[in-house]
Amino acid sequence: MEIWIASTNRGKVAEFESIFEPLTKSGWKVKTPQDLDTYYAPEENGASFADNARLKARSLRAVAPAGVWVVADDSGLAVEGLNGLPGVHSARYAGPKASDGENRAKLIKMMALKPMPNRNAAFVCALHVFDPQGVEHRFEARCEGEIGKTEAGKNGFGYDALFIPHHPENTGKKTMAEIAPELKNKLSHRGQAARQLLALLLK
Ligand code: ITT
Repeated sequence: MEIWIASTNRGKVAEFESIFEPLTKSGWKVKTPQDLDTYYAPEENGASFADNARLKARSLRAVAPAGVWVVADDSGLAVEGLNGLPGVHSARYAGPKASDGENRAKLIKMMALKPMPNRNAAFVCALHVFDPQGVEHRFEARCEGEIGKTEAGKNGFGYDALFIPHHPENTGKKTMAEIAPELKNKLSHRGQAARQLLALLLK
């Protein structure tokens, strides 16, 4: 059996590959749009993470081989002191082609504009899945935490160097980019959502 991940974000794909290891160990193949000539990422103009995940899943479902599973991830960071921003705009916060570094710099700047910003935040991950029969499944998970004042750590991607997860195992108040990738997958929004899907796939 194959599962196709509708993402061009290498950081996300690496995390899925690690979380899906129980599948590959039992003979599944994990594929991405790079295995096709024809995948076009859709415009992500949905109002919610779930809407955007559905757009991406449908776009890949249209061009992937028949009889496979397809999963799309839409995710981002919702900061309380910024009324939930960058939210669904997380990938493009500093502009349409912004790099991860530019997005983090904008987040630091926006937090600094407020005298005593509420630094509580959550990473959110919505997964939209097509099973081989074309039946749709949805999963969503959050990882609560806070925004650090400065960047720390080199692991992960995106906003990881600014996000401190609130979790009993994160004893040193480290950012997502400082903790081991295995711990990130254990407590992250994506790890939690992907394990809900994994339970369905291993049924
Ligand atoms: P695909 O749509 O191709 O999957 P993308 O990077 O555009 O790639 P999204 O539209 O879902 O994906 O945007 C998610 C953004 O939110 C991503 O670019 C990061 O900046 C941020 N993000 C999501 N999950 C994250 C994580 O685990 N760690 C750090 N930042 C994350």
